[in-house]
Amino acid sequence: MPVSRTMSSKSSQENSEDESESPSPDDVLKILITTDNHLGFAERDDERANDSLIAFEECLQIARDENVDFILLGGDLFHDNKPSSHIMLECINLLRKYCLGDKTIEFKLISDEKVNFSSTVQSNPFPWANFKDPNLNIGIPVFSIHGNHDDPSGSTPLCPLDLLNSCGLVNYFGNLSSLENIDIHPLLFRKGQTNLAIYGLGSIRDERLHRIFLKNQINLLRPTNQPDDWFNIFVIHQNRVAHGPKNYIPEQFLHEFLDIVIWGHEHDCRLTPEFNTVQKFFVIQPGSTVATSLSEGEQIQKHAGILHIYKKTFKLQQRPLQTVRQFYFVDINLSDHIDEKALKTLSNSKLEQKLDKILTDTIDELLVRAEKEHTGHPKQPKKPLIRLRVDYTGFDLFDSFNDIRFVQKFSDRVANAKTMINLHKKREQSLLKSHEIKLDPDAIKISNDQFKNAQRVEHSIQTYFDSTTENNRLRLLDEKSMLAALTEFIDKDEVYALSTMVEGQIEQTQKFLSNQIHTDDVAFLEEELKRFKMLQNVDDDQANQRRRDLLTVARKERLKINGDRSYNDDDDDDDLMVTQTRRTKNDDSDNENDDDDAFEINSMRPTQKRTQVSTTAGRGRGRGRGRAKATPIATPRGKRKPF
Ligand SMILES: [Mn+2]
Repeated sequence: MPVSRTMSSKSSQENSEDESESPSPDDVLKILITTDNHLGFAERDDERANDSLIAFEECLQIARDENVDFILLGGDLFHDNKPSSHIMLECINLLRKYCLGDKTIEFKLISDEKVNFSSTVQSNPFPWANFKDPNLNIGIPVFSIHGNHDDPSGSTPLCPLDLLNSCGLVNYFGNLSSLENIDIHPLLFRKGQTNLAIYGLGSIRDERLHRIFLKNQINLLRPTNQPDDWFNIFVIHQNRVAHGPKNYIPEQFLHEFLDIVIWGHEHDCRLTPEFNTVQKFFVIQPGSTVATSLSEGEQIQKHAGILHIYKKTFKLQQRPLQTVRQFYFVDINLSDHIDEKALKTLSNSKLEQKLDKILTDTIDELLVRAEKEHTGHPKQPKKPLIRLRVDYTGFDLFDSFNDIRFVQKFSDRVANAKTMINLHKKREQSLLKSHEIKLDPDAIKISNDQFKNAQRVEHSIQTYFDSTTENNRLRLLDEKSMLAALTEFIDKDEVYALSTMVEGQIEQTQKFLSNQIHTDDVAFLEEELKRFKMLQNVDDDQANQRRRDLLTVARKERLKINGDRSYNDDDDDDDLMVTQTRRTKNDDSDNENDDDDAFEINSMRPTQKRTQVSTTAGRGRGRGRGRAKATPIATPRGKRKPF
């Protein structure tokens, strides 16, 4: 059942009139919101290959049935920044099927599209929204930022959304030309009496964005003409949950004038708007439409949202998706099922039989439940995903539990039979064992803290190396490079990142030794090695470039083996640090000053002193058919760095 809720945003909270009014549909912007569709996830798994496409299609179907004005995506439309041709084709087919058509566009986009859509590497030859293109017949425009999976990468940073943008199927926004002093120009929509500003920021490495926020270098530009009449939405794709001190974006970093933050990247569906009492805005986290991991959060019912905006108020309808593969996550604690007495008296094989029965019964129950809870939608897959997290602390004999034989029993009924069972032991237990094999207690403590605070492993390793004694540090390899490789391995599945980084460093070290040192004195050599390693273990441009180069080698290595994953071999140097360099566009717009929608945009952030930037906006056009050129509008004057 769709849940419907009405909220009034801060500036109208005193104004109850807005809530009692029943607005005319001509004044209400209706937007379908969804994020993290991860097209192409598990593409090579016969069972699950189409899951991501099916769920995305359902979202598009809802958009069409609900007659929304447009679709807003929060990033990670694709699971990969180089999706396979198959996935790209299916995506294009879906967008073409659902988003093209004769439906009338009933809103106006009145911001400077040259600035909004200056996302491509080359100067964008089509700097206007797709529905204004006289050669395209768009019924439902799609607006999207990029996520961390489909982010721009390569020497000319491109992402799959650039392709869809050039096809005229998606309006890609929120890509920045520079990461210094970020100015975010909103998309400005007008429908009847409603004015909506949407700010978008494509995914940036969290630590980096964290730093940018701390330096107060993010500036959301607001219309100076009646700025309070605008409903303000910010779409971002970052960690919301802290994975380390700087590895997320705290809500209090975001600007207070916002009404809603649409938060992509987090996969748990938390579509019910959550009010931040300090910042006085709502956060809406749509979550993913396909489970990309077997974690607890992914089993929450997945939804698409339909956001209704009327003046300064909004309403959110939640539409549970009917085609998403069912997923059941269950925790089992063996000590709840097998008592100490049994453990002492029963033979190992009897105990194994007992374990087998506990797991089998649980799975059988879940399968019955899955059948009952199946939506009946013809496209919803029949086999569910199941994850049993089994705590076997105290039952060491199950270390050798033969789960391969066990899972075979279910391979016809469970989509992920091979990954169904996750045997784990309580942390404390494994720590005790670790002490026995004399692991560094500092490392154990840090890893324990990491586990408690759910930090990222790279962070813990960095903490360890920063604090440990010289004897415990790596002798040959530099730690910063190894962390860069580890991050790449974890975040991007770059399977050769670690081996390439090790080989590359060994090679560099050998070169250094053979070029500069001519001695047999081992002690001296060791000193020199140490010195060379220290020189390498820095965070300067040169060192970072060297790391990037090696990671590029790793990527090429992988592409050589999985050649089918790449459609552009020249474009495969992945930029670890997400520096996005782009030629600045030559802005040779003839500034056409239409009068009635004209307004000014200024900077709202007081810390950065800036003369008011006055811009003029062109008349918004519902559909600019017959015009070869989009309305040139809002060319910021007196700004040194245009997008
Ligand atoms: Mn993401």
